[in-house]
Amino acid sequence: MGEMKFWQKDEETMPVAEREVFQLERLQTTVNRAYRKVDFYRKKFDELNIKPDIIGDLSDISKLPFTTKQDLRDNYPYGMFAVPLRDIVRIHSSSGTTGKPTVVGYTASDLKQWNDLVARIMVAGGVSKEDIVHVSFTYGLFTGGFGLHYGAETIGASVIPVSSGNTARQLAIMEDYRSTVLVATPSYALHIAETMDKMGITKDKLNLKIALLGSEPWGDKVRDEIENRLGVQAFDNYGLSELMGPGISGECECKNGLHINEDFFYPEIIDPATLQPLPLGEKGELVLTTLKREGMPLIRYRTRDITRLYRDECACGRTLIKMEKAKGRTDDMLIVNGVNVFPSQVEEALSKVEGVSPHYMIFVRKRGALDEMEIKVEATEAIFFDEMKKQKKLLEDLTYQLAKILQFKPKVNLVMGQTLERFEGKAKRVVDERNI
Ligand code: DLL
Repeated sequence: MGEMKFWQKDEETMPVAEREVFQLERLQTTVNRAYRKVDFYRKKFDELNIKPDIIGDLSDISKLPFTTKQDLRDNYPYGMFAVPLRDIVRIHSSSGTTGKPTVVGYTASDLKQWNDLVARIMVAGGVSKEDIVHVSFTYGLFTGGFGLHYGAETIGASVIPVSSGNTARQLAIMEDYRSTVLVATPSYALHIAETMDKMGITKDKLNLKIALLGSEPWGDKVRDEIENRLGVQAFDNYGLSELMGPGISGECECKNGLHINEDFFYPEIIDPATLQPLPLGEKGELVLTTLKREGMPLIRYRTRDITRLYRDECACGRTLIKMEKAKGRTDDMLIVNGVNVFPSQVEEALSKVEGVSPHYMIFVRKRGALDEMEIKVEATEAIFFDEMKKQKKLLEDLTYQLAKILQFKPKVNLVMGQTLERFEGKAKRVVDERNI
C-alpha cells in the first residue's frame, strides 16, 4: 500500500461552491437544533428577537450572536449540551487558568467525526498505517492525548500512548520501539532534542520522520530547529477544546497555512474591537461555528486567536480554506505603556538574530509609573563565553530587531543556555508582575 494522500478525499478536495451547499444546510440545522435544545441559545435568540430561520445564506451567520468562554463557564458544567447526558459518551474540559473550566461533551457520532478529522490532518502530514506514532501529549481532560491517539488509530497506525513526562524514558521508548511519528507540543519537541544532546543520543539512532506539533504558537525558526535536530518534517496543527480539540486545522506537505476542516467548522474573522466580520484575507480574531456537532453545538465561538483566512490553489489538492499559523491571542496580548505586544512578536524578532536560542521569557513590571518589559533570552554557548564586544553587539542587534517590531525599546538580557525554564506541556513565557 502506497502513501495515503487524503483521508476523506471527496470532502477534502470538493469544489468550494459545492461545499458551500453542505455548509449552508448544516448551518441551518445547527442553528435550529441549538435553538430547540439549548436554553442558553433560545434565551439569547429570543432576547435579540432572532428566529432560527434567519439563515437564508451563509453570510447571514453575521446576524447571529457570539458565544464566549464565559458563556460556557456560566453554564457549567452541562448547560450547553444539546442532548441528554445518557447520549454523551465522553467528557473533556479545558485547562482553565482562571475560574471554572469549560466542559465539553461528545456523542458517539461526535467521537467518530473527531477521529476522522484528526485522521485527515495526520494523513495531510504524511502519516500512514505503516507508522508508529509516539504520543507525548498528556492523556486526560486535555484533548491533545486522546484526540491524536484515536486519529492515529483510525488510520491504522501503531499508537504508543506515552503521555507526558520523563523524557529520558520517552527517548528509550522512541529508540527501542522505532517510533516514526512524534506527536507533541513544539516546546516539548525542542526539549526532547536538548535531552538527546545531554544523553548523547544522535538523531540517526531514532527512526523519527514526522513531527505533528500543536497546541501552542510556534514560528519557523522553531520549526527549522526541530526539523534539523530531530531529523523530521514538522507540521503544525491547531484546535481548541471548546470546539472539539485537535483536528480543526492542520498543515499539509506544503507547510504553507493550515487547512481548516470547514465542512465541520465554519470559520469567520472578526475585528475583535468592533466585532464586525472582516473580508477574506484580513487579520483578526477567528470565530468558529460547529456544523455537525451533536453533543454541544457552538454558534460563532470566539476563539481569541489571531489569524488570517485565505484560499489558494494548494499543491496538495485540498480545497479547504487555509488559516495562517495562529500568532497570539486577543487575550494574551500585553499592553506595555499603551503599546500592544504579542509574545509571538518577540519570538519573531529573536528569530532574526543569530546567536540566540529560541528559549526566552518575557517579564513585565512597573518601574515607577511606567511599565518595563524585560526579555531574557538564552545565548548559544559559543556567544556566551565569547568576548564582551561580541556580546554587546548581539544585545544591540536584539534590541534593534525588537524595537523595530514592537515600536519601543525593551530591556534585553542574555542568559546562559539551559537556564530558563523548560516546559513539557504548553510553554508559559510571560511573567506579568504588574498585577502581583
Ligand atoms: O490545545 C487542542 C490541541 C491539542 C490542538 C493538541 C493541537 C494539538 P486547548 O487546550 O483548549 O486545546 O487550547 C486551545 O491553544 O485557542 C490556541 O490559542 C492555542 N493553540 C492550539 N493549537 C495551536 C497552534 C488545544 N497550532 C488554544 N498554534 C487555542 C497556535 C495554538 N496556537
